[in-house]
Amino acid sequence: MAINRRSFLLLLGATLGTASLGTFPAAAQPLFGDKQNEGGETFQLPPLPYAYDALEPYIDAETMRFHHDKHHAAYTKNLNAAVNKYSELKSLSAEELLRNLNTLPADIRTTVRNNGGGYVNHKMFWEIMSPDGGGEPTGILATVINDTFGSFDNFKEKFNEAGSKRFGSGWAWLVRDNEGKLQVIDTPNQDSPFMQGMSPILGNDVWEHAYYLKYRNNRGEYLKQWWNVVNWSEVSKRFEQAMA
Ligand code: MN3
Repeated sequence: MAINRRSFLLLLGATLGTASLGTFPAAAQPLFGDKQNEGGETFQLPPLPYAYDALEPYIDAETMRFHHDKHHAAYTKNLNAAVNKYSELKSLSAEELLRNLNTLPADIRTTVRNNGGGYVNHKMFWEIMSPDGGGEPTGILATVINDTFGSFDNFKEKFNEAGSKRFGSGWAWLVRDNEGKLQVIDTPNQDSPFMQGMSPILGNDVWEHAYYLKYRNNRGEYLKQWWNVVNWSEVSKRFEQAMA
């Protein structure tokens, strides 16, 4: 683990050094600073809403620590670096950037797709999980899930299927589609449903970094256990916002 962390720090240091080399004297660079963002980042890494070990035994503390502090932090940093090149983009939310990806300057489009996607996907991911999670949805969401998928169990099965059939890295989603209906989809890499004009309501990260330390190659078991931490009151809130 020490080696991984050291490699990461070296990589991060090298990236920052290169990015600001032309403009700022090397001696003035703070170790973790990004000169372009002095005075406030456009996008902030949101703090985890619970402790690293809060989702144990379903998601282990070490996974949570690396996932949030390293992976999500890197998406946030890269997204900031991209939008900082165009001051007119700084007023847009990450959702707006992703919904309008094709209108963005070509040189940052892929960076925003990958890192803007990574930024919003993980922001949602932390929030729709909770140590008090699990169980089943209630209220209108429960009714609409039953109407759309036949039953909650059918929905879960369809969602897990989307997560397990996604080859390589990506996400499984419950979304509000363009016709206002609920749909289960999966996306590759960090692609966000916003890119297709859809609204994410619930998403599970099926990148290996999300489960490999605990579940190794058994993605199916991770998908099954993950329901124990789903925060249905937060999911309901997102459902109501998406439908409004
Ligand atoms: Mn992830």
